[in-house]
Amino acid sequence: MTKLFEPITLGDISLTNRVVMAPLTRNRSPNAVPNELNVEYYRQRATAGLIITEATAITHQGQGYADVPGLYTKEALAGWKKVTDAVHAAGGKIVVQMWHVGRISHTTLQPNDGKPVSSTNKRANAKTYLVNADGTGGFADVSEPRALETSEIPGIVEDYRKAARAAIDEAGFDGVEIHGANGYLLDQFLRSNVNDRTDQYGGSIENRARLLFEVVDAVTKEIGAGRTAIRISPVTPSGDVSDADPQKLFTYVVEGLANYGLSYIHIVEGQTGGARDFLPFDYDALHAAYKAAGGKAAWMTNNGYDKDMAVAAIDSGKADVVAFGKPFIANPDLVRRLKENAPLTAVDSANLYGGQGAKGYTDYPALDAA
Ligand code: 8OZ
Repeated sequence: MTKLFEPITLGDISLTNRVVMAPLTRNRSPNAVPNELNVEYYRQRATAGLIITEATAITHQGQGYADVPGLYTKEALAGWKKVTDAVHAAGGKIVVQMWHVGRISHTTLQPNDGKPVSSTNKRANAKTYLVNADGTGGFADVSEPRALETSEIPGIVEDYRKAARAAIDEAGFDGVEIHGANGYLLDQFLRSNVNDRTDQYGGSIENRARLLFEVVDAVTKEIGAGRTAIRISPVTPSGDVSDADPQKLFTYVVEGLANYGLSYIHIVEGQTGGARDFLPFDYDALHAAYKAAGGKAAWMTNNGYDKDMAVAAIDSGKADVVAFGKPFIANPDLVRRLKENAPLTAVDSANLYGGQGAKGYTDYPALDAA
């Protein structure tokens, strides 16, 4: 018998099964405020052992795409409270993914049309998605960023701390996942091709990881380590990031994370949403290094898993929980379908991001209705 459908506790958060809904950007929250359609979408997926929300900006400066939600206004927090209430009423658990995009943004999305901030002044070879006042949208090159002054960094850490407090107290989340992956702000500091700083946040691996640890420190002190998690993506090239020695960098990161009693550590294996073998990387060695350093958090793996892969990973101890992305978009009752070996609906990739409202969002049927 597989443990995939057995309960597990991740820090302070108890789950009824080990099938997790991965964070999935959907661009359906105009003005950065979660709405009734978003409530329905998450409610439909509440049988997941855990829902991780789509990436959610901790501040206006942390915004990088049209119609993604935030955590920084009264309206957004009230909108999220409706989501968390609906998920809890349906017996589910939900954490928010706390996001600062760094340089993956556009001046038109920033406070006072300012430059996005980063570890660097170098523009990413990357696109973002913008919506014009008339409702038409399209991809656009990201803007040139400005490197954060050393003196501004405590303010960034403070932004994460405040967002975590509001996520728990006002929005009703069970915990938070710090977005340390996919080429956004924390990853821009981590990776050697982007971080060209000469202060204590650049250069050595220890320096490049400093911001991430300051954020983990502040958030765990604020809301408790058992409600704090983090996502990393050691080799993903998203957002034009790479590293000279990802194995060494991320071994240092997980060994440091072992000092906190975190809820879980979430690893994107390979290229996010793409090839699992994108670059050579020894994920078992990473897991072993975490455990050898005394790490006790649950190990969550992600990227292209199907049921057989998830069962194999969990029952062999390579993972404690597995996060599914696209299958959860198209199958609100994914847990039941996996358990019953029922067919899965394919994802409608034309309607992943934005604009189309319920279509390709809340109109995927559950098994009985299919
Ligand atoms: C897809 C489109 C826009 C953003 C990530 C938050 O990769 C994202 C994202 C994914 O982490």
